[in-house]
Amino acid sequence: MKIASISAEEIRDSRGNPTLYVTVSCEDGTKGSFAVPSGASTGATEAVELRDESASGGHVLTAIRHIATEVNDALRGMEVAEQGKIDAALIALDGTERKSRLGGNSTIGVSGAVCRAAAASSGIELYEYLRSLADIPPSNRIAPFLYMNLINGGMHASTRLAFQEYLIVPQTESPQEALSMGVEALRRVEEHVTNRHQGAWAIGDEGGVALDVEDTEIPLRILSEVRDSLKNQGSFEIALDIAASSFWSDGSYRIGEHTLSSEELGAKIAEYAATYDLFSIEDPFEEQDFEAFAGLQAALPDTRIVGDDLTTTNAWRLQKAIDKRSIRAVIIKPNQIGTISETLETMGLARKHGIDCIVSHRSGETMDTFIADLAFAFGTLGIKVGAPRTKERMAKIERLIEIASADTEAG
Ligand code: 2PG
Ligand code: MG
Repeated sequence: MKIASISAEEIRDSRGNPTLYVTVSCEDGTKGSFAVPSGASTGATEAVELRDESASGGHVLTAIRHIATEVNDALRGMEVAEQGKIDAALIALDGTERKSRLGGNSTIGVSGAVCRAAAASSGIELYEYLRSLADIPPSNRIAPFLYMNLINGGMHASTRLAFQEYLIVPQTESPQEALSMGVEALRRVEEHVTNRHQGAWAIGDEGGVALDVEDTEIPLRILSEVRDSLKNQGSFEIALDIAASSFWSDGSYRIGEHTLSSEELGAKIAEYAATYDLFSIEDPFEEQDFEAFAGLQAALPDTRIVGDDLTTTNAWRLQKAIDKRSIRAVIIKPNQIGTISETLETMGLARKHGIDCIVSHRSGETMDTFIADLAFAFGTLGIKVGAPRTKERMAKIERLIEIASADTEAG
C-alpha cells in the first residue's frame, strides 16, 4: 500500500511542552500516528530535537513545516511496508550525523507513524508487525519486567537528590501483577515520606515522589523497607538510574557539598549494590567514560550495568560498549536515534552479544504506546514506564497488559 500523505501537528507532552503528533495516510485510507516523547537528561550523542527556540519549552513549528513539505514530497508514493527504505530516505534527506536538520523528533515521528500505518494496512497488531521487520530472535519471556520509578531526583525533580531514578522491578512476568505491586509500593513510599521525612512532597516528572534529601542512600532505605513490608504480596528488586552526566563537571561528580572522583563514586555504588542487592544500575558514570563502566561491571559481575546516555540507542556506541565490556544491558529509546530501523538494528546487535534490552519511555511523555509493543515484540528484559500514576505512564502499562493477555489467550 502506498503512502498518500504525511502531516504533523503540535500537541503537549506530560511536562506541558510542545511536541509532534505525526500522521501517515495510505492510499486505501488507513492511517498511522505517532506522538513523540522528549527527554530532559538527554545524552550528548542523541538525535537532535528540533525546536523553534532552543529551550525545551520551544514550539515545533519548523519541524511541522519540514514534515509537511520536503518529507511529504520525498516519501509520498513509497510503499508503506518498506520501513527500511523509508528510514534510509529520511536519513539521506536529513543529511546530518545527528538528524539536526529535520530534527530527530521529526524523523522518529514519521518513522513510527509509517510503522503503525503499515501494521494497520496489513491488519495485524503493531507488535506482530514489528517482529516481521527485524531478525531478532525472540526470547522466551512472556512479557518484560516493569521498571517503575517511584522516587525521582536529578533533572526530573527540583530537589537536592542527585541520583535521577530509584526504581522497583517486580519479579513477575504478569504486567497486571507488576502493576498491582507498583501501585501498592508507591502508596507505601508516599506514606513513609509523609510520616518520616517531610509532611509535604512534590511529584517528579515521571510521577514518582520528588524527595528533597541530599543523601543518595535514603531512597534506597525507603524502597528496601517497603520491599520488606510487601514480602507476602510478592517480591520486587530495586534498580537505579544514576544519570551521572547530570552531576559531572570538570572531571568530578558533585553530590550536594561533596565532590567525588570516579573511583569514589564507583565505591559508593558498589556498596549500594551489595547492601540492597541491586537488579541493575544505569549510567553510573558520565556518558563518555566507557572504561569506568567496564571497571564497575567487572567488579559487580552479578549486577547489570546499563548504558543509556552512554549508548543512546546507537549501534556504534553500543558496539564500543560491547568491545570494552562496559555493560550487560542497554536502554532502548527510539527517539534517541530517530528511526525505527536503527532502533531495531541496535536491539539486534545487543541480542547477538547477549546484552539485555530495556525499552524506555522519556521523562516528557505522550499517550503513545509504541514502546509497549516494541518491548513485547522481542521479549526484552524490561520496560521503563515511570510511576503508575499519570495517564501517559499508565497508557503504556495498560497496552502491555492488553497485548500480553491477548497473546496468552491466543496461545
Ligand atoms: C532516562 C530517561 C527516562 P530522560 O534517563 O532514562 O527515564 O530520562 O527522558 O529525561 O532522558
Ligand atoms: Mg537513563
